[in-house]
Amino acid sequence: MSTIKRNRIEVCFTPSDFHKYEEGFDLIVVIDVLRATSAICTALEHGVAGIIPVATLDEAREYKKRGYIVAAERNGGVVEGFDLGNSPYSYMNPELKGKEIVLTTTNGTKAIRIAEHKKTVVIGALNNLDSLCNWLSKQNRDVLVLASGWKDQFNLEDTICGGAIADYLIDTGKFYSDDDSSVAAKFLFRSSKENLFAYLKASSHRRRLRALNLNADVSYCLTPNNLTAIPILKNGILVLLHEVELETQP
Ligand code: 3SL
Repeated sequence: MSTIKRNRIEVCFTPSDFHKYEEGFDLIVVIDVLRATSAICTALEHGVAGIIPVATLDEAREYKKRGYIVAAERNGGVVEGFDLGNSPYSYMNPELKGKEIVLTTTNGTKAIRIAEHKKTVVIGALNNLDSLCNWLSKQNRDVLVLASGWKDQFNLEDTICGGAIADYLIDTGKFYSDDDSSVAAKFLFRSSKENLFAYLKASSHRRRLRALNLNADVSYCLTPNNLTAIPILKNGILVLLHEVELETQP
């Protein structure tokens, strides 16, 4: 009788919990649905050559002095003195095609940097859900989803997206999860998937963005599968996964 070895998929709710989950995982998916990872997927799909994620405004200022295009968001707003913020729509600009952009955000870029020592870090959002899950399902590797949360606290939208990834992978029959955080994420996804927008009405970050008049961004970020780009971290820069795969093909 042959036994099929299944891989593990787990969901970590906050960057501050990452150290408790990370052991044994070298493939990490970082999620920040509202809005950092949705913006990163959008940028690469629309032709931006690479995104350099940095954790602090000081690092971002250093890059600005060196002539880089630099995007900076804190608490939902564009930080004064920088070129761009975190709205996915601002990365659809044809003038940004082929450019490298430095990005710092309140939570998302911090989470990416926390995971950067891992062998593989890819970027997930609802926007690229099926494309990402399809790729993950073929890797034969354990997968840890890191939700960026809000200032190291749990948030609904990233957890739901993590639950969607877990649900998809477990459904393939090739994955299992052990932790209750992953089970909870999966149940949250299942109860919200028919109407994410309404379900997330109560979420704190949706309220924060509504107060900033950013409802269009929220609708965009909560639209599953309008993108196929999978960003991957290579030498500190987020680039398109399929370009990296093309380079490494024999
Ligand atoms: O926290 C982040 O990284 C941001 O995505 C937050 S915001 O949506 O730009 O407010």
